Amino acid sequence: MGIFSKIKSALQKTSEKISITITGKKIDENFAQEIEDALILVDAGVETATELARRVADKKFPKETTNVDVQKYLADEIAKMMKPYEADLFHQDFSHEPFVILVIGVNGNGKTTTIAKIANILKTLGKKPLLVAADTFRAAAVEQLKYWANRISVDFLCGKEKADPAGLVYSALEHAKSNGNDTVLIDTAGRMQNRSDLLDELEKIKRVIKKIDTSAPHSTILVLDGITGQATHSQVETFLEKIGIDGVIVTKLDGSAKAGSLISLTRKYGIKIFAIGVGEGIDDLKPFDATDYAKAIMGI
Ligand SMILES: Nc1nc2c(ncn2[C@@H]2O[C@H](COP(=O)(O)OP(=O)(O)OP(=O)(O)O)[C@@H](O)[C@H]2O)c(=O)[nH]1
Ligand SMILES: [Mg+2]
Repeated sequence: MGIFSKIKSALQKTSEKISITITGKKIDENFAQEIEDALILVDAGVETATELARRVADKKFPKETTNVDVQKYLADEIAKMMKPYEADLFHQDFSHEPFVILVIGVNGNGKTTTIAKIANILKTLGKKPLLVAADTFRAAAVEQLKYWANRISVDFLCGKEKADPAGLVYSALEHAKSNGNDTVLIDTAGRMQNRSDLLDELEKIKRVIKKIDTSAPHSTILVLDGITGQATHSQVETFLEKIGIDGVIVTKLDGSAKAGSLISLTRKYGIKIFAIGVGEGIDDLKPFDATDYAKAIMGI
């Protein structure tokens, strides 16, 4: 399946909810209200939904306007809004070695799976990634990352059970240098944004990374669960403030009817989207392309 068809099918639940029917209707205030409601339903955010509905109401559509015309118009507007937030994770300057990628986020959002997907792509780009299991308190978490590392044949490092995660990260960066790993992906324990002790631990990990290399982490990625929709906003706020993030990866869009939340996310926080998760498989991480995304949620 091509990338666009994959993204389109992943966003189907959302596009079905937005689906607008104008047959026999006038494009007037009522119709604009329908559009607004649909966009709010998929978590595009009230402000964005109102604004897009207004643009439709204000636009002078010709008499024979069809559903498709309105869908295309909205897709264009959404794409324009989101274009500045496209950020391909794999087209960064990787010249600094080892290039350190710190992956953070709330429990179950998809961090470990996403790391495997990223590492797999890095490998095909000729990189030699090292996966670091910094969730030392949960044996299953370590096993899960190890499984993926074996499965895609990349290097893996873990510490002793319940070892200090920051200490492990320190040795991992030393290890990467001696072992010739040009990229290091650090998997951290999932933490709720209201658990300040765990956030402190994350801060400590970041401090330790900086001790070894002041320019690192070169990419701090917050992984968000696409099913949660706009409820992820409080997560973004906390991690932005406490840890700092370079961009997000939104996972599970394949099961989400709230994929419109990406619009409010970018508009509200001006945050870049590095990639999107569209399935559980190793190949199910796709670049975020504003045009494809907008077309897909509008069902084009
Ligand atoms: N459908 C779908 N499932 C996903 C996607 N990404 C991750 N998952 C699934 O979500 C579940 C949780 O993923 P993990 O990678 O274990 O999440 P995590 O953030 O590492 O979880 P913790 O380590 O417990 O904090 C797993 O069953 C994954 O297969 C995605 O893009 N689509
Ligand atoms: Mg995990």
